[in-house]
Amino acid sequence: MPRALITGITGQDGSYLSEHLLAQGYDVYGMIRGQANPKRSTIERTLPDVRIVDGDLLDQASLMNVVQKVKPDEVYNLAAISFVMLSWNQPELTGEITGLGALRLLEAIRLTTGASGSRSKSAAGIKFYQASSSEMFGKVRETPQNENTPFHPRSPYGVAKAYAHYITVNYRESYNLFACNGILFNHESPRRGPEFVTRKITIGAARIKLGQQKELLLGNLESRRDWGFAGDYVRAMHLMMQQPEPDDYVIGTGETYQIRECARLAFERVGLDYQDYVRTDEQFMRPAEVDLLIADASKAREKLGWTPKVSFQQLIEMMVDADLASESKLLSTPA
Ligand code: NDP
Ligand code: GDR
Repeated sequence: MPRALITGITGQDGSYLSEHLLAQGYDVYGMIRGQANPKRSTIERTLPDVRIVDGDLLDQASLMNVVQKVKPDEVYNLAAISFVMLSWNQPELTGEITGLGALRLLEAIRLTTGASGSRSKSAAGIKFYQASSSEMFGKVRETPQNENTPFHPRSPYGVAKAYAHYITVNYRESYNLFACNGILFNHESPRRGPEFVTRKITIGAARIKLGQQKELLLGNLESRRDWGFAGDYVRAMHLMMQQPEPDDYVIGTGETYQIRECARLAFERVGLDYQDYVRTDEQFMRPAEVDLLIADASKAREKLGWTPKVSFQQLIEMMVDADLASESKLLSTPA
């Protein structure tokens, strides 16, 4: 039975990826940080077949221990400070976790497998997936963006991801490690953190519909994103790791929408006009914005046979419906 180690198991992608790998017959180990992480019990309840191991991307020894204990065939590094806005407030921590965290995990794999600096020696046996991001394209140099588009990150997060991306390429080239970067564009789901704009909008629309909230404060409504469904994107992660050669792949839908279009669709789903409820507020504007992202995922389509199944409209409707159901349940539960 193949064995996978997932960092970031408590995040959106960690949950979808572990479900996908369990369904493929994998033994799945999920890494959790902290002595009293409140999400531990959630994972134990929602993903009872995932084996939990303790480790932190800030702590090299803990990663060595995890890799030695689990002896994984495949490592998926999904852990990060992933909220772009937060990365301006905590740039150093973002660099440490989102950037150097990938290096620490690569080192844990290299040292465990005994790979040396010689190219002839391969860090055999353990494959590595790095969660790279379309944020690395930042102030885009071409449209749409593919694997050869130069990076111009616009946030400490994007800069940290660019480091993690290049160190993954470097370990592939230096140690013959089977290491892949999935350059994923925004992907969402009902499990998306409420700090990200799609979920903030779908929760807001649901609460306003139920009379629990009067307005929704957002930042820049003009920026454009290529949004897909997280459940589709974790399939691509796994497919990359099954190829004969390690490589980097752009994953996205090839469609782009403004934030205001997301709001329009979400409010329409509950029978309201977003213009009556959405206000802009300076506090949600970023020091530097990524104005436009749109993926050219033709390489993934051709080499991995990957295509997304859920459209943008279906995604937003799925998220609104889920939020409406959970907010209604909260309302009907006696205090
Ligand atoms: P989430 O923010 O939902 O999850 C992040 C995970 O990282 C959490 O499980 C968190 O654990 C963990 N983590 C944070 N710091 C540490 C640390 N020091 N040591 C160990 N674990 C840590 O992200 P997503 O699931 O949305 O994304 C997964 C990955 O993909 C991230 O790296 C993200 O940057 C990247 N990405 C995401 C995209 C998207 O649109 N979702 C697009 C492109 C890339 P805890 O619960 O303890 O905080
Ligand atoms: P992003 O996602 O920064 O693209 O990073 P986010 O949903 O936070 O922002 C998308 C766009 O929406 C605009 N925006 C707002 N954003 C938030 N969070 N809150 C608001 O109120 C708001 N109003 C407008 C933003 O300015 C931005 O233009 C996500 C993360 O998952 C990263 O980890 C991942 O790497 C990238 O997607 C690809």
